[in-house]
Amino acid sequence: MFATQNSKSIPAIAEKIEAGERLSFEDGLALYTSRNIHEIGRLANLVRERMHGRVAYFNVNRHINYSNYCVLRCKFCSFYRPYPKDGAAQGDRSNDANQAPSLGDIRLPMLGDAIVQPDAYEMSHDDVVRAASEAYMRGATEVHVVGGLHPKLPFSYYLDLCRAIRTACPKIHIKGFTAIEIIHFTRITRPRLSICEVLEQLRDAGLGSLPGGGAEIFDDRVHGEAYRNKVGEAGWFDVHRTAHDIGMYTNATMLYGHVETVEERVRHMIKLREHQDESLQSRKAAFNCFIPLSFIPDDSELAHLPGPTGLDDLKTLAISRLMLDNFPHIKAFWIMQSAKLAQISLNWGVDDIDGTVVQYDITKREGGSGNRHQELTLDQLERLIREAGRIPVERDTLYRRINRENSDWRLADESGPICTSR
Ligand code: V47
Repeated sequence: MFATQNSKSIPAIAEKIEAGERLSFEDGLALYTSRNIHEIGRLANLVRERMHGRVAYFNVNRHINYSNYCVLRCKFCSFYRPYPKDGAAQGDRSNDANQAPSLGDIRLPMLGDAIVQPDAYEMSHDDVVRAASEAYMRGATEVHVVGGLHPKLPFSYYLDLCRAIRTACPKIHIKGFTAIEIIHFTRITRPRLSICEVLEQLRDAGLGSLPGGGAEIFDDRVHGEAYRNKVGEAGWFDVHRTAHDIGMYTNATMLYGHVETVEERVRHMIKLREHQDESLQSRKAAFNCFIPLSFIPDDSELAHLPGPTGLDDLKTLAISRLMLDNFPHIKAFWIMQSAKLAQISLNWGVDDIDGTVVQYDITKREGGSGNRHQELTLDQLERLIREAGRIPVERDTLYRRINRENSDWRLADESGPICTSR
């Protein structure tokens, strides 16, 4: 153990944790600045085992990123491609508010007065349904559907997308559209729909829950520096508050390891914890899971930054478990933290490592030009979990246990979610 500036406060923090007391902002900061890493891991593991025993969750899912066209230019993002200014080359659908666009196969980029981006794409409904159906046939319980803020696709594209997935894959859970996309949909509808109307229409079309993306770091300074034009924290929370009001479960994320400070990370966690208190007290649903996303600098405007180290990843996952005492689950998304580190984190506060994923575009292996096929099989996920001394439990999106026989699955207990609140 290292003697450090803050080592004195760690035993006091340990006492609070052992007594089940809530940690303060100062406690979070002391944990971050401490080099007593074994103690931080022990404490996070204590809380994790109190909540979940030896169980670790995973799911069989497929991520589908329907388009990388985006009107935003977030500095951390290597996924977005600008839409050609001469949108007419693709058929300008900006006035087509009710008709689903009839798109062919994945569209190749068109010549406008923007630079040709050979890897820009948008998927047709057929493409998305094909991907979802393939996953469904292989036993997926969830599709995770998100994309850039496309300047031309009408809201009906997203409604019809959900309906088409639902028709082709009746049992699959659609977790889709970040809070940023939901706000975008309110802006592209004429007359403008409210957040609640957008969510209700999507839910009627088959949407099951919202992923946690788009939160980044809830801080004006960081927002101004790294994602200036993106919807800020007020908008993000409006969407999640409304979803919880109407009984829709959601997740929350934090993108760390870029231009933010550890103080800003701890404040981000506390804002989520406060929101969760309110949702658990007075709303029909709440956050299921917190996913700290480890910044991958490759091919982004922040490529000069080193990104988080393995220890920073582990500490952030552990401190998330300790600070977010009212979040049932802490997930290490193995795509970003790596499968190896996600495995280790199962003894550092984490109880979930996401799923099979299959294709992922937002960050790719070996950077932007790398491979989008990123998959772990069910056997590989189970092996990672078992080797960490945990008991693998397959869950659905709402953390209900799944009984599986090859690609055939059903809920183990129809009576409701497990472990969705403390
Ligand atoms: O919103 C973008 C982040 C998010 C980078 O809810 C980056 O279950 C690292 O939210 N390096 C999308 N991160 C992913 C996401 C997610 C993933 C897995 C599960 C769930 C869930 C949600 O990815 C974006 C942004 O915060 N991101 N670029 C990057 N270079």
